[in-house]
Amino acid sequence: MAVDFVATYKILVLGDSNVGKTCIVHRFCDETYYDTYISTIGIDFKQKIVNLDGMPIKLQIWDTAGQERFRTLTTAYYRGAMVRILVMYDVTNMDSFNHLSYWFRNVEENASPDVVKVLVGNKCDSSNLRVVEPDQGRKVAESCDVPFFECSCKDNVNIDEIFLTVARMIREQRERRASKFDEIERLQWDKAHLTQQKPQDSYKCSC
Ligand SMILES: Nc1nc2c(ncn2[C@@H]2O[C@H](COP(=O)(O)OP(=O)(O)OP(=O)(O)O)[C@@H](O)[C@H]2O)c(=O)[nH]1
Ligand SMILES: [Mg+2]
Repeated sequence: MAVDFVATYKILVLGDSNVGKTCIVHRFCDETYYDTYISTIGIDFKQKIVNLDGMPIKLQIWDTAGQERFRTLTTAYYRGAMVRILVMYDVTNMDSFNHLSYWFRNVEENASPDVVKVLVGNKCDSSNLRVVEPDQGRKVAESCDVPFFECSCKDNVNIDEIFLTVARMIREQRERRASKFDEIERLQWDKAHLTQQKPQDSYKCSC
């Protein structure tokens, strides 16, 4: 049977309601964009196979509801699980930017400590409505030590770049973990085999 991808990476999109989480998933996976707003109920996912430096990788993108009444449900999806997080705000909505501290704190409290994260400011096409400057987003990203992008689902700006960056970060983390695991395995093998070996008879002179 032909293998059409070598790994599946799960990415969860978080952020306030109306920031464009559903739109980024549709733009990336289906290359479509809708102006109409239908608030997400609960959680949903779409997937796409990308070519990551010659390797076919399946990206499974989880679209969460931003509405508060779904917070318990959506938090359950990243509690302790091996997901990666895209935190999104809307550059035309100051509240969505101010709530980033809530989202990062929630991730810190619930996801694994070394979870891969990225910060995204959406709707950068709306320059006349902009209230959050790129520098403000960059500062938050620096303080959380995560990559930062501004994007537009509407004009298809930076969408592929965001997901490819996250995919690369996931791959690098996996490689680091694998080499750490190899090292631990090697040390365990050494320990097991060296302790199995009988101590050499003390050297006896044949003369
Ligand atoms: N100008 C502009 N509008 C956008 C962009 N992306 C999304 N929108 C609009 O923002 C609104 C909300 O988008 P959604 O993707 O449904 O928002 P959401 O974050 O999924 O919201 P919830 O499901 O309620 O959490 C819609 O009317 C979109 O058309 C963008 O890049 N530019
Ligand atoms: Mg939605």
